[in-house]
Amino acid sequence: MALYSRAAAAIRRRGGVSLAPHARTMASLFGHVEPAPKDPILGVTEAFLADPSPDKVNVGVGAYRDDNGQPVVLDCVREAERRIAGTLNMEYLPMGGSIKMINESLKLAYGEDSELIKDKRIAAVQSLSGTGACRLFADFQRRFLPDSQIYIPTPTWSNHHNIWRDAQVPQRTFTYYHPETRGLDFAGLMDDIKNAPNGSFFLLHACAHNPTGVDPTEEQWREISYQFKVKNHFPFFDMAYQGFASGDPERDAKAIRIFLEDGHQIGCAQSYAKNMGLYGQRAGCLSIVCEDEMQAVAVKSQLQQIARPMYSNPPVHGALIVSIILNDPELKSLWLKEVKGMADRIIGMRKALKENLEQLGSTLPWDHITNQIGMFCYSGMTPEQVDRLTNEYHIYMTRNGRISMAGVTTGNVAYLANAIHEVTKTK
Ligand code: PLA
Repeated sequence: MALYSRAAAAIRRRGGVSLAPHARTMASLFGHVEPAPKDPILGVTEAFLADPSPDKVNVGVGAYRDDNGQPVVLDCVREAERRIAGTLNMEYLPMGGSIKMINESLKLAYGEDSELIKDKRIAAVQSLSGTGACRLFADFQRRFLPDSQIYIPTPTWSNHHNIWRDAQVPQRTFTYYHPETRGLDFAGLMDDIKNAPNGSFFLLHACAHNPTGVDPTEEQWREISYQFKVKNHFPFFDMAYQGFASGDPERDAKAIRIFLEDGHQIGCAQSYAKNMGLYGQRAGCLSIVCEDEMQAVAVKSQLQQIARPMYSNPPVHGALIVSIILNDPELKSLWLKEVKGMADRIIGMRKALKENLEQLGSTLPWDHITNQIGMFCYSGMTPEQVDRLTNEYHIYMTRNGRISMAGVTTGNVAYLANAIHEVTKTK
């Protein structure tokens, strides 16, 4: 209605000259647009923020909190910011982003002494964090390998499906998790790798699988890598939690290093959201291993060409923070200490949650809380049980039963355990 009367007023102003067809369609131009469904992860944060209850707890999104439930800015990041302030300009970065930041990122993922880096065989661009790296790769895949598909684990981070859907790459799934054992379904995984057509693209979580917290062992990674070689599959690693699995970024790169040792060409999405706490800075890196330097130059130029009409060039501040920290031995060791501190606090909260449940007399098995690794506990709770946690206890988490252990604190763990016990116990 408002649109019609505004259109009528505009016609009067034009001296009665009606641009009628346009004015008539205006009100209904977007009439067919339905509200989008809420995002299964970020929608939880919206609901949490809207809840006035003083008891509310957010264990939805994977965002690290200190033991007082407050967001954390790492000391190494604060120091890097001090060095940036007033000394560096804010000019555009090149389309492919900061070269320094890319070089440091490659060392982190591929190893300080990587031959691939020395031989300039890696095409890499700074990306809009891990999401942007995945999306850029998906767009590249669609453009240059239009007949390819992507195999995605079941389950996975929900946004993986959106990313490859919007890039119009057909999706297949592969077996990953075994609901009964709450561990890896290794046999199912290997079967699916063998049964996929030769040369398929697979999305692998490099470490700290989201949402399950279940990673293959080193030995299992070796077998997976071997089978990929036999099948000539292309592994694309999403590494959003390097450092959060073991507390040591170097150890968490093990799966990637195994594939590199076996001579695979890989793709890799890196994110500094979690391990440097740079969530909103959108700092990440996409890399693709090529056959030689010439191919790497070509691939990088194409990645830049995909970025140019989308966002032109990536943001500068996060890139400066990352390159300053990783380039300075003192700041880097402070960072490593701080990553370990975050990982350790989460491990401590896993123990505390499990112990609280046992003390409350829960007879259900809760070993998976401490067996799983990374930010999340894939609790095994049903969507209905999660709804009860939210409706009766103001505890916010994703309906797949994933608990972000990064949001659990000494202050809320007993409350959380009690609520979980209440909704899971069989009377
Ligand atoms: N890949 C995986 C496996 C992730 O879990 C996430 C973030 C990303 C990529 C992307 O992160 P970035 O773009 O911020 O670097 N997953 C979060 C947040 C932490 C989210 O859903 O966006 C999660 O709660 O699952």
